[in-house]
Amino acid sequence: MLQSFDLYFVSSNKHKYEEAKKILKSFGIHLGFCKFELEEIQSDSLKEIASNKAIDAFQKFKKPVIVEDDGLFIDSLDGFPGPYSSYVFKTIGNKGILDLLTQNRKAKFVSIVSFYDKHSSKSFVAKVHGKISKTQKGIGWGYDPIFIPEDSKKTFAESTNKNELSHRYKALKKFANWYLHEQK
Ligand code: ITT
Repeated sequence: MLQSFDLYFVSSNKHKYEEAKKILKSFGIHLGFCKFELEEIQSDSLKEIASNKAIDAFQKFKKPVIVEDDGLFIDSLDGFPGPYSSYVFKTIGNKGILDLLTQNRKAKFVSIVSFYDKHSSKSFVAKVHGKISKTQKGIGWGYDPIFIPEDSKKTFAESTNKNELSHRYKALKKFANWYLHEQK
């Protein structure tokens, strides 16, 4: 029999779910997965994109859901790719990003986690500052081989503790604190 969960993560990206599942498990929250590509509204605001996706996901699956929208913001490119991170990854990829950069390599990863059920709509934002490496390092998904978080010498793809310091961890921690309080 299929296991049922109180809360589902709706995303086309299995890697995001695998990380979110581990992180929320450490808070005692068991997360199910609905693998589905939700349509995104066009907006410069990750928060607006994520909260609309959560409503859309709830209407489709009729379960309490969280969705997550991420963006890599590079200082010297005025925040590009930001809300366009998914498209940019699929088109120019990590090599394309490395080719665009010269001196200033500062960047940040932002995560917005949006929850929606019949009673509440909530979003949680978090970021991790860092820089873009000079070459791709480590074996990882998405931008992990090129993102080095602050105070580290290793990219996310090389590090063994990404789930303790990532943008995703920080946003999900805020979510978990709120969610566990709401469930009491
Ligand atoms: P959704 O269906 O959940 O939207 P997505 O892969 O399109 O999945 P996002 O729009 O949130 O996800 O992510 C934007 C891009 O950033 C996308 O190419 C991801 O692979 C990448 N990304 C997000 N979080 C990442 C992380 O922790 N490490 C590396 N790359 C990440």
